[in-house]
Order: sequence, then structure tokens, then C-alpha cells
Amino acid sequence: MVLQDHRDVKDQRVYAPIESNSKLSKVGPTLEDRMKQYRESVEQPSQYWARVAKQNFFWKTLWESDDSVFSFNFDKSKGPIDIKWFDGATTNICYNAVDRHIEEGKKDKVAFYWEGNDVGETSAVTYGQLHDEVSKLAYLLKTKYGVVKGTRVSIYLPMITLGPIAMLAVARLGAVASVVFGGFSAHSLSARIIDSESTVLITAEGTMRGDKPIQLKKIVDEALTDAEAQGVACKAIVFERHGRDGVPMKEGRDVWYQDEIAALPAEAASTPVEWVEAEHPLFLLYTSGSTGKPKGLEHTTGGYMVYAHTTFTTTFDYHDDDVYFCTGDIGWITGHTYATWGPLLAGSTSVLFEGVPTHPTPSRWWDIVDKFKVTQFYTAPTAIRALMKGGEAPVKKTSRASLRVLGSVGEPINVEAWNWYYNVVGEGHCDIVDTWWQTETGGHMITPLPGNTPLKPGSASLPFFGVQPALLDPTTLKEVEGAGEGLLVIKHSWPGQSRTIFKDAERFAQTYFPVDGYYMTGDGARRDADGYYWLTGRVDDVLNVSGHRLGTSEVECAVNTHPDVVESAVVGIPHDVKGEGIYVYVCFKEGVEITQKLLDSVKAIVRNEIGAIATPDAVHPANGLPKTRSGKIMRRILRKIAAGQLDELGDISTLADPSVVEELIALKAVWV
Ligand code: 6R9
Repeated sequence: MVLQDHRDVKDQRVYAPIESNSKLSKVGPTLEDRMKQYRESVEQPSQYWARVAKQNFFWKTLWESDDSVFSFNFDKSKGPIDIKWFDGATTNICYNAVDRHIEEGKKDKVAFYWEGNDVGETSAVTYGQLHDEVSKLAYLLKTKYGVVKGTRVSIYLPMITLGPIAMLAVARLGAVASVVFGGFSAHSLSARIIDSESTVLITAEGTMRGDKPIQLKKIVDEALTDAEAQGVACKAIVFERHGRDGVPMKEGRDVWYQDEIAALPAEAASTPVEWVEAEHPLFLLYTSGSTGKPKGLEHTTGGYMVYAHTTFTTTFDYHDDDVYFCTGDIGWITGHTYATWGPLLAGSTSVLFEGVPTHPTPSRWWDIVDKFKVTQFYTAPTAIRALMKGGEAPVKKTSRASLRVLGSVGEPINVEAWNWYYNVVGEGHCDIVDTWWQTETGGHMITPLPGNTPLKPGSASLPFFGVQPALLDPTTLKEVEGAGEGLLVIKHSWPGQSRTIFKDAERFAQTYFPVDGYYMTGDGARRDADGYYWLTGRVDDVLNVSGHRLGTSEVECAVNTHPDVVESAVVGIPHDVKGEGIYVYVCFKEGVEITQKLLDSVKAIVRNEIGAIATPDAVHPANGLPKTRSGKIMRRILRKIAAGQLDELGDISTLADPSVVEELIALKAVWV
């Protein structure tokens, strides 16, 4: 494994927590307050988490003893990888996220302010309304589709309130949701429906992204036909978002959501919850790894619930009257934990936005912030960098006075973007929480806490309660003590940890526990003398494009489906907005004439196979790829050529044919 460093200049400044936030902070105003709680959480993890879990949730039945709320084995040599939290207890997360708040008098509190793609399209859903809608959909799923505890239900939707409603309805029945990002292609969607063996898909006929209409149903038709051909018969419930004209519906397979809901009996509004074990699966979320097809990471009910709520309320220092806005799509883990479960479990009011930050103007997000008086705002560095390009004026036009906390997630935030976020968006009155975590971790792992933790731009700072990070030397695989750099691993389980890969426990063990006793994150990090962590990027072949995870092999597989391609190699290149761009080397078949059209067709095939987020930034024709004598592609060299760092190619003498390097450089001069 190679440590890379994607960071730019190091800003040595340390920013004290915002004073007004310190006065509010539930953890306390000083780092010592945080450390005291941290020490308790790692010295007595059972007691700590038992206390948290009892305080904030309803359990139908409790776990056996507070002395052992968890058990885990991270060491393959001692037996199978096994992670359990609150085992023996029973609960229902939908009950905790909706019904419970109603019983506590929050029936008329707004759960979601929804803001559509176009200005003027807006609505609000209270907890009472949410309960009715969730109940009805659960009733429909149960009575018409036979969805029961454990059934997998796929969800493929734009950012409309039906997204969280569908996730809640599925969980109400103890069924297992698999949300697929609405920007994914038919192929990606069908692969996920097939792997999860979903029997129902909840979707919409279309959406708008800025000026661009997206016909989701067309993609769905292709995906469902494909799934059926491969033995997975999946039905579709289609939400009418813009209209039914010209939308083909397949008899016996597709129905309109609105028609079905309108036809339900009155009792549908009070569908009871299904109590499930704490370790019962809650959802699958497919994510990219360094090899093979995307893996369906499985999260379970009790631990995820406790972790989502605790991290949400703590990292954003959530208070009862706050209005929170997360721009993450429900198709990603950020949209699961921090646009859906965390905010709902806390009984918060949050904003759900369907559109893009630049439509109709680049002030859109800040207009929304002012409209709903948003207090906490959570987005990704790539979006901040894109908005930075448009200058300060669109931001300055708005007030943003309500903001207290600005969150960042998805990739390391570069110092320029951090400063812009802090000074321009936050005008120096907001703490920035740079939250490091992963699909696999379920929730925040390393993060500052508002009003509490001094901020160093570019550092995610300190571990969250209960989280025990360590750095391993990449050569010796021994722990690095004190300040230093290495592979970031976690030594002890935490409640939000993913339990397995759906149908592939072996891959889960191999991928995440290659070193006995540690959960391997796949990221590299540096720890400074204050114990602050500085994430340095992936150490494996996973790309991070605009905060989205993509495997190099996944993109290569897509390129290789091109009829003129013999083989390909994909590497990341630094990109000033996306963070990382996709650079594809392609060897075409003998006799194929290289033209711009041909190179464009390679881009198109990747877009069609995976989705627009995977569209390559550059296609570099190659006569051969630099390989070792044992046939291993030397990506290090490909990365350097792509980035134009020709004086840093290093030793190329171990290549089977060193002349390919010169050829590649010459071809780059002509085509890229
Ligand atoms: C939540 C999410 C996980 C990967 C992770 C890391 C990168 C996320 C980061 C960050 C530096 C941060 N990452 N947050 N790197 N600083 N604050 O993004 O999950 O899509 O699974 O991606 O994203 O490389 O390993 P996921």
C-alpha cells in the first residue's frame, strides 16, 4: 500500500471555537470537557453506550446486561469476524424516528421543509403527516407486495420527501431498504436489484436537475427488464412527480404510487410497527471497493440507530429549535445517516432540497438557508470549490445570519476551500466540522465538535466518543506511536459499524480485516503532536470523485465493454473542483483508427454503464500499459504521466518493456 498526499499547503493557524457556540455546546466549551467524556467512552464502553441508548430511545425489550452491550472479533485468526451491539434487545427505528415524537407532543412540528428544483415548489411535512404517509406506504408494501421482516426493497428516487418516507416505511415492517443513487445508470440499478434480490422498487417517473429533465422511469424499465431476464422479478411503485404523459407502465408490474395510496382503506394510516432484534438488518448500501463489483454493506438496527442519533446531535450540536440542512443525496451514506435517520431520530426540522446549488442562480443554497433560517448546513468540499469559482457576490447577496455550524464531508477539504467556507459563507461566526467517516462506519468517526474543538483547517481533528483510531506503519504494519503517519485503522468496534457485506462475509473479512485486530479504513492519515488527524486520501485503488467513491476496476470493467477496446487502466488525477478526476488509458484493437469520436465513445460507454458521475475526464490512447514482468500494471507511473509529473516517474527499469513509457508520453502530447 502506498501513502499518497492529496493535501495542498499546510495552514498552521488554529481557530478557537466560536464563542457563541461555546455557550451553547452540550459537550462543554473546553477540549478538556470533550476529553473527559471521550476517556469515559473508551474506558467503559459498555456503560457509556448503555447509558446513551437508554436515554434517547425506546426499546421494546432491553439487552441483558449493561456490562456487555457489545461483542466483537476483529481477528480472523481467532474465528469469524463478528460484531454485535445491544444484542438481545428489540426495537423499531421507524417508531423511534416518528411515532415516539408524536407521543411526546411533536405531532405538528415540521419534520421536513421540502424545496423543489424550481423556486416556488415547496412544501412542509409535519411529524403527524409523516406518520400517516409512512403507515400507508407500509400498509401497501405489506398487503399488496407481501413485504415482511427481512424482504429487500429497492428505492430509486430524486430528493423528494418520498425518499425518507420510503426508508421509514420499509423499516417499519422490519424489511431491508437498498437505496440506489438516482444518478446511477440502468446497469448499476439492475446490478443492485439483482444482488439484493429486491421484490419491489419504489421510484418516480422523473425529476429535474437544474434545467435538465431526467426520465427516471426509462432507466427503471431497462433495469427491471434486465433484472427479470436474470431471474429477479421486481415490481415498481412509481411516484408521479411531473406527469404521466408518455410514461409507459407495464401491466402487472408497474403502478402509480398516488393511485394505490388513494385506494387504501382508513386502517392503512395506522399500520403497526414490527419489533425487530437490535441486530436485525436495517439497510444495504452498495459502495465501491478497490476490486470487483460494488459491495452491499449491511447495517443493522440498534447500533446504527444509536450511532446516527448520537453523532447527529453531538457533531452538529443540535438543539430543539434548530433547522438543519444536509445537501447529501439519500443514495449515499450521508443522505442515510444525516439527511434521514439522524435528523428524524432527533425529532429535528430539516430541509430536503431536490435541485442543484446553481439553479436558477448560484445563490440558491444561501437563499434556502435564509428562507428557513437554517442553523446547521452540511455539504461536500467539491460543491464548495465549485461555488468558489463563481466568486463571493452570489453568497454576499444573502444574509446567512442564522448559520452556526458548517459541516464538510466526503473528501479531505483543502485549505483554500476551508477558508472560503469559514470566511465567506460563515463570515467567521460558524464553526466548521470537517467530518471524516465512511459508508462502512455508519456515522462520524473523526470530527471537531462545535463550540468545543479548536479548528485546524484541513484536519478532521479528534476521534468521536467511543472511536479508537490508530496508524499502522505501511511496511511493518505495527502501530505508530505519537505524531506520525500511516494507514488509518480502528481498534475497537463502535455501534454504527457495518456488520457484513450482503451474502459475502468472506469478502467483508478479507477487505476490512487484513491485519488481525484492526478495522482497516483504506485511508491514510497523519497525526500531529496534538493528536489531531489529517486525512491524506485513499491508500487503495478507490477514487474519490466529487466526494463519490468509485473503484478503478469498476471503471475499467465499463471501458472494457467497448467493442474496440483490448484493455484499460484507470487512475485518478488532481482536479480543482472534483478533487479527483478520472483518467483512462485505453489500448484499442489492432487496426482501429484513433479519432476524437472514438475517445468520446469511451467516455459515453462509462457514463452509460455506471452513471454521469463516472464520466472520464480524459481518455489516453495507449499501445501498451506499463507492466511488471509478472504482469502487474504500475499505476504509480500512470498517475505521474497523467498528472504531467514526468520528472517524478521514478525507477522504470523493473518494467517488462520500459519503452511503453515513452510511447505513452508521446501519445499524450497528441491526444490528451
Ligand atoms: C461519508 C462518506 C468514504 C471515503 C473515506 C475517505 C473520504 C470522507 C472525509 C474523507 C477526508 C473527510 N472521506 N470524508 N476524507 N476528510 N472529512 O463520504 O462515505 O462515500 O463511503 O466515502 O471518503 O477517503 O474513506 P463514503
